[in-house]
Amino acid sequence: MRTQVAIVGAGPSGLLLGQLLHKAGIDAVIIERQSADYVLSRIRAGVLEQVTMDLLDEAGVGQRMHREGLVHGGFELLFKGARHRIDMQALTGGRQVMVYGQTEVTRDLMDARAAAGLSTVYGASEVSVHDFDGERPQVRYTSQGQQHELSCDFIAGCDGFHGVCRASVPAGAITEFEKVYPFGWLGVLADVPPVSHELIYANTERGFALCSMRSATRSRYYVQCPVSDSLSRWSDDAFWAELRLRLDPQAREQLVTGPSIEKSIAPLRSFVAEPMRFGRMFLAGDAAHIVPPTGAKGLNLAASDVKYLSTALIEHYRDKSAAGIDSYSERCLRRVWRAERFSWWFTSLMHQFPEAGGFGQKVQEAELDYLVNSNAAATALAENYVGLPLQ
Ligand code: FAS
Ligand code: PHB
Repeated sequence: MRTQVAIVGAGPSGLLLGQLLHKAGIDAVIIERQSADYVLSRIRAGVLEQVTMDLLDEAGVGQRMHREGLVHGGFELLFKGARHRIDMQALTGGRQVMVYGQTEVTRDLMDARAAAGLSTVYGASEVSVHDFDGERPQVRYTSQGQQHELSCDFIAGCDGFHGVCRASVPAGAITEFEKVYPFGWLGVLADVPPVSHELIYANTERGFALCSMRSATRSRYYVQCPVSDSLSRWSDDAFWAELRLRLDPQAREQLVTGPSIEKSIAPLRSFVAEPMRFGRMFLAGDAAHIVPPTGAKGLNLAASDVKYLSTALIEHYRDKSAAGIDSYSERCLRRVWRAERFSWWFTSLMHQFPEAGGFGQKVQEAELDYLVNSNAAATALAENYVGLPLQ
C-alpha cells in the first residue's frame, strides 16, 4: 500500500490533519490502535479557542459546533468564599471561547472522514514506523490478522503521549522536558444542569475544583485529588459531597446532582519533546506535548500544531516548497512553550500545594487578590485563556 501522508492516531490531531489534507487534495491514511467507539468514549477537553473553532470551520466540520456549542465571554475564580468574574470579552477586545466537548469534535471529524470515504484503519496492532529519517518512510501494522506495510512520503505522529512515534526516535535525537504534579483530577460527567452558566475555577483549602459543562443539561466537574487516589474511593455521593465543600454558598445551593455517566482520575503533568520533526516524521498534539488541563490548552495546542503541519505539507505538494516543513518544529514549539507556561502558572495558582507551606499559601492568596484587582493582570490571564494568536 502507498499514500502521501501516513497518520498514526485517530484522535483529534490525526482526524483534523486528515480532514485538512483531504480538503487540499492530499491523500492520507489514518492508522488507529483502538476502535472508533473507544476513541469516542474518552471524556477529555471541553473548551475551544477561536483558533481551533476557525480550523474546524476550515476543515468543513464546524456546523454542529456553532449550532450546539456554548459561546462563553468569561469565567469565574472562586477563592476565600467569593467569586470574581474574569470578563474575557471585555479584556481582550471581544474574544470568546466555545464550550464544546472533545468527544463531539472527534465525532464530527469521524463523520466527515467516513462521508468522504477516506481510509481509517481502526483496531490496528503492532504498529511501527520505519525509515522516517530516510527517503522511503513506512508504517507497518497488523489488521485483522494480516500484516501491512504502508509506504508514504511523510509520517504524522498523532498518537498521543503513549504512542509509538515519539518512542521510535533515537534517544540522542530528542530532548524531553517534564514536570509531574503531586495531584490528579477526579472528573465526573453527569446529565444534570450546570451549577452556573459559566465555568467556575475554585481554589479552596480542601483543594481545586472546576465546574464546567457540555451543554445546558450535561455538566462536567473536577476536584483535585491525591495522585495515588483510586476511583473505588469515590462513590457518586462522595464526589458530590466533596464538590459541595469546595463551592461558595450560592453554588452549593444551586448544585444539581445525579448519577455519573463517566468518572475518571487523570494525572497532571507538563511535558514537551524537542524537536517535533525527525526527517520525514512530524509529531503533533499530545505525541509531542502535554499540559495540565487547568488552562484548557491540550486540545487547542493539538489544533495549532495541525494547522502548521497541514500548511507545511500543502506547501510541499502544491508549491514544491520546504519552508513550512523546515520551520514546523520551531513555529509549534514557540506556541507550545507559551501554553506550557500559562498552564503551569494557572495550575500553580489554583491548586493546593501542602509542601509549599504557609509562605506558598500566602503568595497564592496575594496573587489571586492582585489578579482580581488589576486590569493588567486580569488581561494577561484573559488573553492566554482565549488563546494567543497564531504567529
Ligand atoms: P490523543 O491522545 O487524543 O489521540 C491519540 C490517538 O492515538 C489515540 O486515539 C490513541 O488510541 C492512538 N494511538 C496511541 N498509540 C498508538 C499506536 N501505537 N498506533 C496507533 N494509534 C495509536 N485537554 C483540554 O484542553 N482540557 C481537558 O480537560 C483535558 N482533559 C484531559 C484528560 C485526560 C485523561 C487526558 C489523557 C487528556 C486531557 N486533555 C485535556 C488533553 C487532551 O484533550 C489532548 O490534548 C487531546 O486528546 C490531544 O489529542 P491528540 O493529540 O489527538 O492525542
Ligand atoms: C472541561 O470542560 O472538561 C474543562 C474545561 C476547562 C478546563 C479543563 C477542562 O480548564
